[in-house]
Amino acid sequence: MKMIRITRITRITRIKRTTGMIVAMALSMLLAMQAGAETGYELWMRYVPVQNQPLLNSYRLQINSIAVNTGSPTLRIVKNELISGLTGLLGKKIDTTGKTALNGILSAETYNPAGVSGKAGLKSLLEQTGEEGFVIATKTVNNKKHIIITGNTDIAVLYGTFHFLRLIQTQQNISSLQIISTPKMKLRMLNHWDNLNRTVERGYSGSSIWNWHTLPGYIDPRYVDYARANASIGINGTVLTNVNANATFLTPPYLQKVKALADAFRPYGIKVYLTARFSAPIEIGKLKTADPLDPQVQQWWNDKISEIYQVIPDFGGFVVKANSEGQPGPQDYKRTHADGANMLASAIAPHKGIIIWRAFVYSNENPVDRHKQAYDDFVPLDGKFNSNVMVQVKNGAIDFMPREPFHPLFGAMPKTPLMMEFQVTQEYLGQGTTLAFLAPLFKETLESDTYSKGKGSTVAKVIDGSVDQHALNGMAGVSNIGSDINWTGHPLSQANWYALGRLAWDHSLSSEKIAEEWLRMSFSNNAAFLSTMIPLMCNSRETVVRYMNPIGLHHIMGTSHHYGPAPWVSNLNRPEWNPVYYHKADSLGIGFDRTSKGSNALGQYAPEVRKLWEDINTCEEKNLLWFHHVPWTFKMKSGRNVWEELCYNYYTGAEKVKQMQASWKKMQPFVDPQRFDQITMLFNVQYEEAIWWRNACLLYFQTFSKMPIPSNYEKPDRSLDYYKSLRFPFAPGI
Ligand code: BDP
Repeated sequence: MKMIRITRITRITRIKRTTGMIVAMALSMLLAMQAGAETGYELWMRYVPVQNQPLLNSYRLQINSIAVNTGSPTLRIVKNELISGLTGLLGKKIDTTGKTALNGILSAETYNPAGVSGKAGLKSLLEQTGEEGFVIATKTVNNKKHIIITGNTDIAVLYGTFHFLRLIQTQQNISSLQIISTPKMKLRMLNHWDNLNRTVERGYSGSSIWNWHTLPGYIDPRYVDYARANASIGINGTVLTNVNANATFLTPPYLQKVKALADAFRPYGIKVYLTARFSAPIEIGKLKTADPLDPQVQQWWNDKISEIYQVIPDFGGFVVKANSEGQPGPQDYKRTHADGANMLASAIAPHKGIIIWRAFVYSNENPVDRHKQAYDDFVPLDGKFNSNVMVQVKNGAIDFMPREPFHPLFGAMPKTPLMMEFQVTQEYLGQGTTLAFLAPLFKETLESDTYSKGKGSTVAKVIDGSVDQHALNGMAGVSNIGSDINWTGHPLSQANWYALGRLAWDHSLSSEKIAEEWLRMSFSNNAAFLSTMIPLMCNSRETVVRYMNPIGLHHIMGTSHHYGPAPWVSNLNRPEWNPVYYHKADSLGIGFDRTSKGSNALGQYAPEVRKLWEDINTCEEKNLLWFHHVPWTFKMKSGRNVWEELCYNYYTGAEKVKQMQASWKKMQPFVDPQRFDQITMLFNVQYEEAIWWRNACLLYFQTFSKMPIPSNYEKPDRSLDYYKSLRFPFAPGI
């Protein structure tokens, strides 16, 4: 009896609750729709109506009709993009015949001597734009005013189209255009660290967007949206798979899946690349060895690569992580990285593919400072790589830290094209809950002077090929894209994907300009919004550095998941996996001595750079503990000693998160409720995490400095033991 009653009551309650929930959901959906809630799925291509009425009127007058020849899939995309973009932005139906209007014709065409681009005399400009660059020009042709978007290839026209739409999205004057834009780098790539089972190594935005199980039969519309988003920022290559590679991707069924993606991406100018597992000849080829000098191994790769090109004729090539963190490689057979890379390069050369060989190597058998190991391995190989090999170097010598001095390999291998590897996913910068706008980080590295060919040999000029005249050049970013509805988890992290693409296209763009473009397109053109948000975005990474890794500290994060602080960890198998290896705090001071008196990692830089950093008095304070072991009592420029400076940074950093929270609250009028609430909540989480970093690190370093936290700061409310006891077995991204 009793049981039955309980069940009935429970059922009634459940029905009531369910009805209540449905009503509440419907209500909130209705409200959200009314308030224009946005999921963020549209990224920076929202195409909402231009709000500034005079500007809108002028745009409407200037664009009456569009003329696009739809002779290729790419040009059909151009046309559709212009129609959907302009219909949304201008709020009017756009004539697509290109004929009705007397004036205001927008023509997008691949250069055609007999077409409007030819008649407008744009040939000479197009001699400067290569295969991918574009021209956007206002011209009168046959007495009609035209805006002409053109280039030497269909893809160039697509890039020009997105650029033109960006002008309107960001409310620029389009009345007299003369824009010539060519990419500064040839390869502009995303590296996905995505696995067969859809987990993403260091991914914080859901699972992999590649659904290997339903490919090749099912082409998720998202694949096309992904390609479109990349094309809109000029990205032209994607590595689909994790650098910690799985040979299964090279088997016939998986090549069919890769082909399906390549087909979807092709009209957007995006080539696919895969990671090659060096031991694949053993694992899927049943050979006894993967020795790169073994003829059978060479034959296996020749055959495998031919097979790939039969399926995907424009396959880009392989990215290889070899002899690094347990991955197989040529050194397993006492061969060099060049032997390994060249073996693959020879096999892929007839198909015009390339090999991107990663320089992220370090070994636990090698007692030398990890900072030095990649340089030691690779510099002797300069000039030994085949011409279709690029060496991909992370921005810094350790590992995508919140701040790293530039990698000493930049400028040290003049005979080898070096490709930049940035990390867009925020493995070490707060992962999915932190705003860290990365354009300033990317720019900091790109603008660093290597002095390899005298002053002005910046990292940017090394990697764009201009310092050493390399035709092959490029920049890659480890993707932050996942299956979350807004692609990147944190809505503001979309800006990092955007920044990577924009800087690969043009590394001279400033962080402010990139932030401004992105904010205008993704949120609002309102001046009050922009004047708060541009600096907020641009300072956000520095804030993260302050409360995580101030004045040159690095690699003091939690083990394995890399979430949160753990500077105390000292018991891991490999010495260089332990945070204590990097901060070297003791009773005398803190920091890693990389001068000639220490590990002499500085010896790997050009004399000008070395000199600057070697001297404790000229080394920028932001890099101080990276290169020097500094007494706790050392006086900083502020007049504070090192301990006080650490306290100052940790406290100021956390305080700045609070300020971001407060500024963001004021942005409510400019932002849809859904994204506003999401970002508000994430700032709350970030603040708690900043306090955690601050307290945990200071309490720990205090055990060495033995100095008090200055009395003007609130004391940590938890003990060091408490912070040490925290565990996150299910943290994402592992
Ligand atoms: C480290 C990541 C690890 C990657 C490695 C790499 O923690 O997951 O496999 O870089 O770049 O930062 O190979």
